Amino acid sequence: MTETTPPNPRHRLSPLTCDAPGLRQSIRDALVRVVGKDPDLATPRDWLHAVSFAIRERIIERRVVTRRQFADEDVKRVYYLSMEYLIGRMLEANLRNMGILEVTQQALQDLGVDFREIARLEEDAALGNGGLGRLAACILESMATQGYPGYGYGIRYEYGMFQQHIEHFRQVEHPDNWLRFGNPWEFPRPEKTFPVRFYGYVVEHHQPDGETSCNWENGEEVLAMAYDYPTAGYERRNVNNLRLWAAKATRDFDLRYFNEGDYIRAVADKNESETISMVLYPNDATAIGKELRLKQEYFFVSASLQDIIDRHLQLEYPIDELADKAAIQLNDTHPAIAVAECMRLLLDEHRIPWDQAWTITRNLFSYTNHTLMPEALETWPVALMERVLPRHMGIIYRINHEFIEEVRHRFPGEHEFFRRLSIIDEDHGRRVRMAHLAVIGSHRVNGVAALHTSLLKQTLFADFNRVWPERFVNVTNGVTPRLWMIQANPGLTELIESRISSDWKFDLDRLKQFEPYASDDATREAFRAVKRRNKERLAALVHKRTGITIRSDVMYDVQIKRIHEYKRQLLKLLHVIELYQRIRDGEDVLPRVVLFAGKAAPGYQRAKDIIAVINEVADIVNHDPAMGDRLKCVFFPNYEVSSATIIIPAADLSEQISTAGFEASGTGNMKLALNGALTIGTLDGANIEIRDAVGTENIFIFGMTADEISAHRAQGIPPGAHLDSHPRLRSMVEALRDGFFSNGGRHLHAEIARYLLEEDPFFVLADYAAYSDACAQADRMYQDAEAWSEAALLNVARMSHFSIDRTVREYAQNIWNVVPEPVLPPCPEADTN
Ligand code: CRA
Repeated sequence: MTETTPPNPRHRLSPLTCDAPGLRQSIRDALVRVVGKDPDLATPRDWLHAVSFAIRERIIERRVVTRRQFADEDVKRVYYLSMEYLIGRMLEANLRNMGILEVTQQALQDLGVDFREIARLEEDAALGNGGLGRLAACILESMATQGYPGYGYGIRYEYGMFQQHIEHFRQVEHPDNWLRFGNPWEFPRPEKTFPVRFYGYVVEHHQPDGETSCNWENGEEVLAMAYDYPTAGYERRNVNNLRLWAAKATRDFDLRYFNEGDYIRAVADKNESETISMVLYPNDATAIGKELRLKQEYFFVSASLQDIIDRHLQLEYPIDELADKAAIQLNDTHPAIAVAECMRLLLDEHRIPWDQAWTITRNLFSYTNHTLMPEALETWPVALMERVLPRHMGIIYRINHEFIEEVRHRFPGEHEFFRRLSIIDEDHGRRVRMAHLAVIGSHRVNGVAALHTSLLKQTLFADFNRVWPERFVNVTNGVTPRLWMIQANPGLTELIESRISSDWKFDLDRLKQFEPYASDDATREAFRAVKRRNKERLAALVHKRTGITIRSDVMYDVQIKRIHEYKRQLLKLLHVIELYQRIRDGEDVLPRVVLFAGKAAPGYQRAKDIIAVINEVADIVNHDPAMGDRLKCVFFPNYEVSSATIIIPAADLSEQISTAGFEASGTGNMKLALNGALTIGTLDGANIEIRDAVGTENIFIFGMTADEISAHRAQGIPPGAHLDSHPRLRSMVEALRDGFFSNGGRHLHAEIARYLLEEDPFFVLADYAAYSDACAQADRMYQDAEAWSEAALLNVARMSHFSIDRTVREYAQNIWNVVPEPVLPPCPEADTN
């Protein structure tokens, strides 16, 4: 059946029941018939698979209904192109969003199976590095929840984000073989395969009308095969689709060698072409100049665009209406080659003239920038691009030529300006600037927080902002309250629900109604009880993962995010050292647990050293009897979505202490504040908007602003000059330098101290005194339990702006020009077509 075929009456669906007896039956059937196990012999993992298969049948049913609805309604579709999706576990999220969590738990209980026990066995789908990938997952969930016809496209990496082990204090990476037990949530679509070409050459044909047409010939072809992951909207029938591509060798490719009789070579080559989708590059906000990465980018972009155009044509829309019926969002520059690929398909495959193809392309695309960090800006050597994607290089030259002509006309004589705007960087050995291609090929470009967008316009894209000021807009990030509140924090959810009506789950603006309860004694006490239980849950997990015992009646102070110099884990670590020294000196300090978690990119030595130093300091602190349980320092290993859902609800203090001007937005800051942690942070990224929302008295802001950082840098003050800005800073840094905390890593500690004293590129020492003051302020407030609970509850009630639903609505209205479809009620029993 094509997209347009009207539903055949014989194809009416008779939906599966979603009551406990029906589910029980399905789970038992799946265990025997799909998993192939005798219930008497089934392991917990067998039950996990059985229940997943039973739910899979129900989710796909709703996907079929949603797809039919979209086909009938003539909708405009949104396509989200992202190299990363940090999804986490799927079973509980799917059950909750489908509105059948409790009944499924009941059905399992009837079968003698504990839901919690089996749910824990599911591997996280960790097809992303950090904020950017998690944002993509939140956006898909929100599009489904709000009824937007949204499709995600990405790569089905065989190996996701590496698993972090801590061995002898250091990070050791282990491969994340997440598919080894099979994956019940994916639907392989062998019929949806598209050829993707690399290398080869371009043959030009001169047409009688003077135009030149091009054929890209020869080279190597790989097949992209689709795997679909249905994504359920919250308590709605809508189920959208995430399509991930896996590389498969083409038959032609194999045959060449089979015919030559070289069987081994044929099989080996087959494996080689399949490496394209083998592994996620574990770099967060850094560009990787590897040929394989370029191939990954082009691979998934080409397959996605072929699929998008195919669907458009199957729906019988004319090709020149592509941008009326579709909007494509580029998640950072990773898929930016899509601009050239779209042109190639329109020109070479669909024979559309250049100008018309260019108008379609520009109306179709928009681009989200996620960082200003120079090392994250993707550029590819022209020579590499010419070799791997010769046709695209030709198209990029022409796009650039026409663009420069346009600006030459508008800004005559400004040669330096044209050089800066060009897609080709001539200064660093001729490179293709992907961000320029993305800006030129899009009708809208957005930053991810107000400060970030304004810095984008002043710095990275200042020249483009002169050419097209209307192109740049802000869309501040958000998080889904379904995962980050309802699932992660059932205690707080229940408390809110006992006070206000439950529509806040769909419309987080309604959470404002909770605000008056911040001054209600009983609510505050209940809030403290919830926090306490969440801390006990985390303490148990910390013990299990690290062997460290932590109290649950003290302040939990957390810094959980990728390890990066600009995020300044060293600033927090210095504070740990300060507290340690003060306790040793007999001072009375507020008891606390400091918890760090996060991965370092395997090739980022400084970040790996920071992990080792944190672990060594923690080891001394945790074993020093003088601490008497007043200070514990934990490095929680292998931070991932599923552990974040346990850590975040237990936190009191949220560390958002990046050097101002470097964190584009942050989203962990939003999750923590939503769960009633108070932020200690710089005026960076979305922290500024969080302060505006929660009120300055309910957040601890410190340190230099982005402007002050720039001015400070210009002054060139040596970092060591700040050692006397705080009474203890000198002795803290000296303790590090002299190896007081080292356990075999003396040299490493000395090197970190040297780095701070001589380089300190992110101004840890310059900001330390202000940071320490802000921590002291937080400690004072924490000692007044009522004041703290009130501020925490105000944080919760005032976070509505940071719902991903608001983010998605802004994209839809200001960028995509799409409207949501009416959402259908949760259970499909009533009506099936
Ligand atoms: N590393 C930013 O650094 C931001 C997310 C999502 C990042 C974060 O501040 O919250 O994107 N940037 O917008 C990025 O990946 C390539 O750039 C991130 O996750």
